[in-house]
Amino acid sequence: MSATMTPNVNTPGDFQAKDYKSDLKPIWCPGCGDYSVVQGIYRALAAIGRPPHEIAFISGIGCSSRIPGYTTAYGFNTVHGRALPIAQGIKLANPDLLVLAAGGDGDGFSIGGGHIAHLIRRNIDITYIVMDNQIYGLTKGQLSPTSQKGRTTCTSPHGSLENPVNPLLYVLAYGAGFVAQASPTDLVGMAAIIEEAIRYPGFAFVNIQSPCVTYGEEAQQIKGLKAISETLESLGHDPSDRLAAMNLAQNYGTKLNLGVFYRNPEPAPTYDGLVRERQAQLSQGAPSKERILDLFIKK
Ligand SMILES: Cc1ncc(C[n+]2csc(CCOP(=O)(O)OP(=O)(O)O)c2C)c(N)n1
Ligand code: SF4
Repeated sequence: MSATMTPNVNTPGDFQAKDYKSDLKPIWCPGCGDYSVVQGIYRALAAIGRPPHEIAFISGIGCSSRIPGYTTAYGFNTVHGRALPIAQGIKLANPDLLVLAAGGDGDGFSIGGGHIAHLIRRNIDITYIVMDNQIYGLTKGQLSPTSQKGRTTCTSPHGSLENPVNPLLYVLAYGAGFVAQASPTDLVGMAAIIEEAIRYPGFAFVNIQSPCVTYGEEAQQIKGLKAISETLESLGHDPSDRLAAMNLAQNYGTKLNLGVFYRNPEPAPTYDGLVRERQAQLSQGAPSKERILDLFIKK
């Protein structure tokens, strides 16, 4: 790894996937889909080439939320469901950082579900990766907001009566500029999608079907996921067509459509960019810090 990197310069090739891998040994169950997701993240970051110290990787609480600790980026676990507000604060405090947020479906769409809308409407330049295993893994298999109706778990012993949240429709409906879905059944494709999401200038969402081998249903393991996988490319989907994306997003739960559902061909200005512009405008003609100090001392 090159030690003499200048900030904000993309230098693909200077970093390899292994440079983003921390010394911490993952403690996920053997076979958990999150192992594959972290590999996809290493590959995507290597392709982008930002040095680890220029990356902030924030998560909530859950098995999937351990992921920042397995990377060499700066970052931490926040409180369950609070990855996005913290990530947002970090991006606004230091817009030069590459900010990633990650967590589970419970973290993102149950307790944290109210935050996504506001990040999207502000269009803050953050990439949000959800490891959607349709269950609460860390707390031993309770019903999650994306669990299928009828699902039997320790908190729904007679079968769930609730309709699941559709994460893809959720973010599309709020107007996210980049919405994609990936799966550990296709590591190369997943890495490419994460890379594209990071490169997208604005809020980007990637839903990853990541099997929970311990509490997840049979149909949501690798074999089951492969059986229902279909790339959006093979369907001839045009990712600039938001309504077509919303239509296809309705397949969530029955088919596993992989690829980019929506990419705004004319990305809107980001909130972090607008804040910078406003700061520059407001500071025009303002006295310098030294001058302010002088005025204060004279009084
Ligand atoms: C405020 C708060 N409420 C509840 C919990 C308990 N809790 C920790 S992780 C979790 C759910 C984990 O599920 P998910 O976010 O889907 O991630 P996974 O473990 O499946 O990757 C819950 C309910 C907590 N730690 N803090
Ligand atoms: S409980 Fe499920 S989600 Fe958690 S580490 Fe094990 S397999 Fe992965």
